[in-house]
Amino acid sequence: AAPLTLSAWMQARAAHVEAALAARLPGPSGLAAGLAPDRLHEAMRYAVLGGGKRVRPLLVYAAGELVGADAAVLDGAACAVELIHVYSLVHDDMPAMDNDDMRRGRPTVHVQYGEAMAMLVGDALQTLAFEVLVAPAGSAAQAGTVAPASGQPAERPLAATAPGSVKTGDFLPATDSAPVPVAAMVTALARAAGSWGMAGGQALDIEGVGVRLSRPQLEAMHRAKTGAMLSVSVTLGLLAGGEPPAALAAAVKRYGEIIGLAFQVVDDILDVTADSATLGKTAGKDQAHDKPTYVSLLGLEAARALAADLHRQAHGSLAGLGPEADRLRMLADFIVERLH
Ligand code: GRG
Repeated sequence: AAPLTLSAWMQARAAHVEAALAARLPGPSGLAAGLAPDRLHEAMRYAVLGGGKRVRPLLVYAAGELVGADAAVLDGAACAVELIHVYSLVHDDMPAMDNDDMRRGRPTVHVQYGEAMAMLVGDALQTLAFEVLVAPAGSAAQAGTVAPASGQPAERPLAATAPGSVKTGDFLPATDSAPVPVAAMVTALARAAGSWGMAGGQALDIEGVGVRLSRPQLEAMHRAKTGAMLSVSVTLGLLAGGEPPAALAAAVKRYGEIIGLAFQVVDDILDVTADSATLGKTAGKDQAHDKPTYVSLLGLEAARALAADLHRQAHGSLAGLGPEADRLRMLADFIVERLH
């Protein structure tokens, strides 16, 4: 078959992860009312499906395809990062945090389903993320089919797995691929989402309202809040191919950190330059809330120059890699070129 162009690759992977997410999210149980949390599951599907750029899953695929990772392992990792991301958006939109009514061009989850349900949607998406990271396709959506931990070493690849019989901690049936470091992947995702990553960054963000942050403080906040999840997406893709060679791991780690920061700088710029329809949310909200941003700290032109510099640095970090890294290069372009 003819090779995919890069933008066709993006479209194909975005459609693919949409289907993978749909397959992993619980659906209607068919049980009588009160016997299954059908409304929670409906709200989870509402939150996740049919929107978003899927940047984090695309980073998983781009890094994983660089090292020839197993497709099913990549699907699990791609779904996991998106589920964590969506959980963060659902909670971030709630009245106690950003109090947004619109997200991805639709009413936010708490507007549609109520605040209590929105909290639970976030909670359940977060735990589902870890389940899909370690479980073969389809199993997570089926209530009651997940077996307890098998006690087998996490690094051991599975020779074959019967559909629906999940052995947590094992990995997928790729016959002759490298062992997948499952424990390292779980740890990396937990750290990126937790108090030293996204949740901690959000705490710094909340505490920064009305405070004039220094540039290092702003950067530390953004590296944690937004950067950690983008960066771990690349890391998970790489790990899905087995333990990577040190030089490759270092190059890709640097790339992940740079695009993580670039993403936030671009987001801050778009917050003042794009209209609400483009953003699918209320433009200018961070400014209105007196939240520290790159634009408020540096000014618009310097923020644009910083985004361009980070774009160059992202490409520089991949300089030693060949055309197989073009998908990562294109995603760096995509993140920054949202500005144009
Ligand atoms: C509630 C624990 C917790 C954390 C929230 C990521 C985050 C932390 C909040 C999101 C708020 C926000 C608008 C942050 C700025 C950058 C960002 C993550 C934008 C949204 O991500 P996109 O542009 O969204 O990838 P889509 O909809 O395309 O997935």
